[in-house]
Amino acid sequence: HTAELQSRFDARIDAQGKIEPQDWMPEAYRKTLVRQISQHAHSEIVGMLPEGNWISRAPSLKRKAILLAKVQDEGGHGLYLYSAAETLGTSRDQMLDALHSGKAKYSSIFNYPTLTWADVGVIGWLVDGAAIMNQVPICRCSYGPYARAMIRICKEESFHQRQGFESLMTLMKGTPAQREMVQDAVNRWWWPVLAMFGPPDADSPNSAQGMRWGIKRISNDELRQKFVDATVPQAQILGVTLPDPELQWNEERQQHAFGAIDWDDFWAVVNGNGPCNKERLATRVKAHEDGRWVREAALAHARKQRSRAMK
Ligand code: FAQ
Repeated sequence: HTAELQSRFDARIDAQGKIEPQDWMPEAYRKTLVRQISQHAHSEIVGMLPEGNWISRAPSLKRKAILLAKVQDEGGHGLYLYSAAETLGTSRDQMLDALHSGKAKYSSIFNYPTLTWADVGVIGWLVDGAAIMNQVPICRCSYGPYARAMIRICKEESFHQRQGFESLMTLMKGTPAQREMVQDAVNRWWWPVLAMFGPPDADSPNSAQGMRWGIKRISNDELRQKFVDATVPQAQILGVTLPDPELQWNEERQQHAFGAIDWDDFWAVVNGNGPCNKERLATRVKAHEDGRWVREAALAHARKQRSRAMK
């Protein structure tokens, strides 16, 4: 019986069909999706913190309104993604426990500090730019609820990317000190952004199966390359230098060659030892604790409503 279900599942995947929550699926497929979608959700929620740091210090009312909207969007993305993961039979409490106890991963990129206002623009331009590159192919992911959640998320991410670029363009037209501030932020974010795409394909344990299942459509290295090729001309328009002396156009490959990524640094950050890991996690745990009374009150209210309805 299982063999028949498995072969029906394989045929659906091969035909580029969608798997829906009520469908039979191999346990390993379910587990991989819960892992990836919950990590993705955690990244969106933890990802609110670096930029949230600047909401009270945005340089104008307009910039503050844009930043508030962007950070709220990230919160919304987290919520759609937790909902998508819940359709696989995991509860939000289980996922949050895994995050708060340090067991679950979230994107390495959110463990770096936002030292100046230019960092907010650079996060929009480069971090959201990398996020879109990685997420557009997930709109075609084989798991229906994840694929559908990604459509709206990608539309919002592309607004985020543009607002970041526009904010940086404004700074680049300003004073020499403002231009230096942008260049400094680009220098600090460039390499961690390249690492966001994940380890090289040869060292990526989940890639082959993820590809086979139609969860991953384009490999880590290919997406990283596409991102570099798309970003170099944007850096030229902005007038910033990307901090890589080996970055240059390769005529033969019709791609940019670029320098080596420091994977030891990446793994140190993923394993909890980046500049802000402890602070980020502590902030999330405190926010969850501070919200405890709201959750308890909502549950007490629901119980009261139910008991009244039964009378
Ligand atoms: N950070 O075998 P692979 C955003 C882990 S965008 C931390 O290649 P896979 C928007 C990986 O989990 C950021 N860990 O794994 C935003 C695995 O460990 P595991 C979030 C990383 O899954 C913008 C191990 O390394 N986007 O939030 C990272 O096939 C601005 C081996 O790696 C997504 O999550 C990393 N960078 O490929 C918000 C997109 N890279 O789980 C606010 C969905 C790898 O076996 C402001 N996810 N690892 O213990 C994906 O596309 C994939 O999961 C990859 C990793 C590509 C991230």
